[in-house]
Amino acid sequence: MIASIVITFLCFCSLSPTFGQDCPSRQELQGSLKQVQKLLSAHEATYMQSLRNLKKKINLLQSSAGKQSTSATNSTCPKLDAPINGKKLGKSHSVGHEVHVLCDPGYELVGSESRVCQESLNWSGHQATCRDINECVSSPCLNAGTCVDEVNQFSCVCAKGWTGATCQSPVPTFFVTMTNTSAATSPATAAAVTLPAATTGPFVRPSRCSIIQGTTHCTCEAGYTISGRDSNTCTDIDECELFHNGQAGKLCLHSCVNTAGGYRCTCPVGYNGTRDGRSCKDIDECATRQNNCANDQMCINTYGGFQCVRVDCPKIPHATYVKTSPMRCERNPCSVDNKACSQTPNSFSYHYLAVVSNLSAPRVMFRVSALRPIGDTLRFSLLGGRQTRRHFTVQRSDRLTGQLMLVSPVQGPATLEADVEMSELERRVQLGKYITKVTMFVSQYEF
Ligand SMILES: [Ca+2]
Ligand SMILES: [Ca+2]
Repeated sequence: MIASIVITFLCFCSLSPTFGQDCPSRQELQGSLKQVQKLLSAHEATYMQSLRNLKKKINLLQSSAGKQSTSATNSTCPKLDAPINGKKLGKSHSVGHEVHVLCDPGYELVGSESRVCQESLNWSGHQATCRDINECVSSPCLNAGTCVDEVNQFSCVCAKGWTGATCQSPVPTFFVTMTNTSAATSPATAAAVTLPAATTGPFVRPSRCSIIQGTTHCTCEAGYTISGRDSNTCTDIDECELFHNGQAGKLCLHSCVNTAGGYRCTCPVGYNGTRDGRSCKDIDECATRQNNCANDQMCINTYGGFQCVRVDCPKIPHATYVKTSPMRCERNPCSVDNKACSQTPNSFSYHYLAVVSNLSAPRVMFRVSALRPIGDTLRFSLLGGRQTRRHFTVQRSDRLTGQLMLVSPVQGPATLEADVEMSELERRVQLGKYITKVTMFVSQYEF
C-alpha cells in the first residue's frame, strides 16, 4: 500500500516541470525523495522480516507434515487385550514388535503364546485365551471317589468308608472312650484338648480329644489309629499290612508302599499305574517308540517289555524260500522232476503272541485255516519236541480250521514255540503243506 503511494507521488512529480512555479524547488524535492527513500527502506526491512517469518512458518509446517506422513508409514497392528485370567507382556503394537501372553496359575494357554505384528498390520498366530486346567483329567481320586475340579486345584468326594485328600485312606474305625477324672466336675461342658504326645513325626501324630460330660473321646486324622498309654498319640495305619489279604482282594495289584496317613501302589518296570491307583498296565513300547529295534526288525509288544524279532526264511535242502510279506516266506517253484523239492513245505508263516504268566488252560491260542483248499482233505498236526507238547496240542475246530491249544499254564518269564503243520491231500496224496510258526512270549507277572 505504502509502496503504491510512493510510486504515484513520483510519477506525479516527474510531470511537474510543465507546471512551472507550482512545482516544489529541487532542494525540496530531494528532501522529499530522501524521506521517501528512508520510508521505503524501513518498509523493505519490515517486509523482508515478515517474509522470513513466513518462510520459517512454511518450513515448520512442511517438517511437521513430513513427520506425520512418516508416522503414517510406521503403522501399528490392532490393539491386543490381555486375556481373562492372564496377562499380556509387551506394549508396542508396531510392526515387528512381539507380545507374549502368560496365564495365571491354574489356567492353561489356548492359542499362540507369542504374536508378532506383521507388515500386513495383522498379528501372527491365533488369539490366546486362558482356560481353567481340569485337574480331574488324571482321575486323582482313589477308591471310587468323585473328583470336583476347582481353580488351580481339585477336591475329592470320597465313597463311603474312604477318606483323605485323594480318598487314599480307609476311614479309621478305631477310637477310644475313657473316663477322665480331672474333667468330671463340669458335666455339661465340652472342650477340645490335645493331649501331649509322647513322640511325633509323620507316622506318629497327636490325637484330638474332646471331653464331653466328663468323658474323653479321642480321635485321629484319617489314616491314623489311636495308640499310646493314654490314647494321646495316633499311629499311621499300615494299610499294606492290614489289607494284605482283604476280602476285596489285595490292596495293590503289584506292591504296596505304606506312607504316613495313606499308602501307595507301585508297578514293576515296563508297567504304568492305572487310574484307580491299584492296578498296573503294560507300556506299549512298540507304539510309543520306546524300543531300540533295528530297521530290519519288528517290535513285538509283550507284557512288561517288548521283543525285537527278525523273520529270516528257513534254509532247507532241495528248496529255496523268498519273503513275500514281513511275516511269510514262500517256496520258489520246484522243477518238475525235483521230487525232494516238492515234499518241502510250500510256505512258512510267523506269528508272535504275548501272554501273561500262568494263563488259565485249556484255551485256544491260535487258529490256522485254509482259504481256498484244492484237495479233499486237510490235516493239522503239531511239530516240535517234548517241551512244546507239554504245553500245546493241535485240534481241528471245523473242516477247514485247526487250532493251537494251550493245555497247561506256563510260569513266566518264558518264550515258547509251536509249529503247526497243515497238509492238503487229494486221495491221500499230499498236494502241499504249510507251516505256521507261533512264538509265545510269557510275562513274568500275572497282569
Ligand atoms: Ca499308612
Ligand atoms: Ca510292553
